[in-house]
Amino acid sequence: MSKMYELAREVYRTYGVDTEKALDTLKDVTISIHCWQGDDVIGFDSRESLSGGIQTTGNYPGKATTPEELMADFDEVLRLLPGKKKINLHASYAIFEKRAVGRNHLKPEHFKKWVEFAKERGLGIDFNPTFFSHPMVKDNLTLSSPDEEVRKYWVDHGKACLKIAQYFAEETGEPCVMNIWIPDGYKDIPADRLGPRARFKKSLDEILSVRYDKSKVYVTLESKVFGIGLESYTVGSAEFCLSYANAKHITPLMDNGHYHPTEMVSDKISSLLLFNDKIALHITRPVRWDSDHVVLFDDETREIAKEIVRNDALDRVFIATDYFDASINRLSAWITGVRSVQEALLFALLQPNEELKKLQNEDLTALMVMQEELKTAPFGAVWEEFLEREHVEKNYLKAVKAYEEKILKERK
Ligand code: RNT
Ligand code: ZN
Repeated sequence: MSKMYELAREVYRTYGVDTEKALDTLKDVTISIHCWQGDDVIGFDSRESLSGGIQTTGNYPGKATTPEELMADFDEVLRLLPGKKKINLHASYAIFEKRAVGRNHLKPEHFKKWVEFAKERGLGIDFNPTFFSHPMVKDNLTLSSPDEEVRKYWVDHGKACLKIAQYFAEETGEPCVMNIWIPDGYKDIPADRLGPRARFKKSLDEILSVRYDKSKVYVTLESKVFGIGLESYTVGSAEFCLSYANAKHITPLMDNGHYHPTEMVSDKISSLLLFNDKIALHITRPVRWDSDHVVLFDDETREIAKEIVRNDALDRVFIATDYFDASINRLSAWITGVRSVQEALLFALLQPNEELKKLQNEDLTALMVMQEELKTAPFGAVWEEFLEREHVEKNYLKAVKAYEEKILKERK
């Protein structure tokens, strides 16, 4: 135990905060880490470039292009991250050992290697059907397409994924969160806003008609405000997705890049907690739009974490990261983002939350003063203690640079 930590523990004690309890809680909070930071959301199942209104910018050398490379990079990231982790896969990361199949015919066997990878490391797996970067996306539409062949293809994909999600849960012994997000929308003003949403609804109903174990698989539905090239209309809007999730008793997912820039997900969490057993988050950093910058230890990330912690909802919120930066070392991007989420959670756990709630009802002046004071409390020493107890290096930059020299620079 460092001197710095001992002093910090005393400081927090004066606020009535037990740092030991905070550290103990944090080590069991699972963060679901998105695999797609490692290869700029490309995957292995098609040669298509990234579509669906999302974009990775940058051309930093050394990106993973094979399952082996992605797994090796992910391992290095895991080694440099404290706490409990899960891996979040997209269907496009299927590994075909013999014949490749279409996304409508995906089977558990195409993810066998991922299951082996996860089991060897004691990780759970979350999953996402991939409704983008594929020739069957027609006129930017998938589950809402008016073309029955297209719509059916993607319904079959969703059904196939549900079975794979159950296989993940059964193999790893950890529940699998299966998140549905579609890019469907129009660049310009549509004449019919109802039709596409009605078809999306029907498609979701069809996918969910597959029998699955609700204690093992949590289906989530992610809304969006707009995508690049799809600025005028988004089928899976916030109202659609939240209403559908509530009507069908699935779990709503909020990605904090998917709202207008002055709308804050931190303010939405409490409302959703009042009406849902579980909720899910994609934590990202939107800069002026859904840019998916690397998550930082910033105000909104901290505010999101506070909402989870002070509402006693750590076991009701599925926390996942979702961003992609190709302009810097991808492993560093991965680690910085995930650690930032964990730092924000620790920061939240170190707030005298009951005392602050009390002040909100009794003395708003004191509330402001105390909230400001807590910002400069010796948080860093507690975070470093956490890293030490988890046997994880503080200086990941050094490790990442060494990996870059040895491994990434050798890649073509
Ligand atoms: C896109 C959504 C979605 C994707 C991933 C790759 O705007 O945020 O979650 O980022 O599925
Ligand atoms: Zn997302």
